[in-house]
Amino acid sequence: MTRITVKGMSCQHCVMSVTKALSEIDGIKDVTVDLEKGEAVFDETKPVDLELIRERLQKAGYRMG
Ligand SMILES: [Cu+2]
Repeated sequence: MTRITVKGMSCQHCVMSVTKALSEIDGIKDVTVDLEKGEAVFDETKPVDLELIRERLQKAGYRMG
């Protein structure tokens, strides 16, 4: 299980966007996003580059802490 901080989320729409952005990354599954904590938790089926995650989140409009 991997836990990351996601900055910039303010509502359930953001939660959905972040969940989608992370779920679309090859190797990431079972994404759970906690709006109040500003966190995302997921499982990796193979090692995923943190920089790729950072990029995808940025594209969606959020920042990885
Ligand atoms: Cu929002």
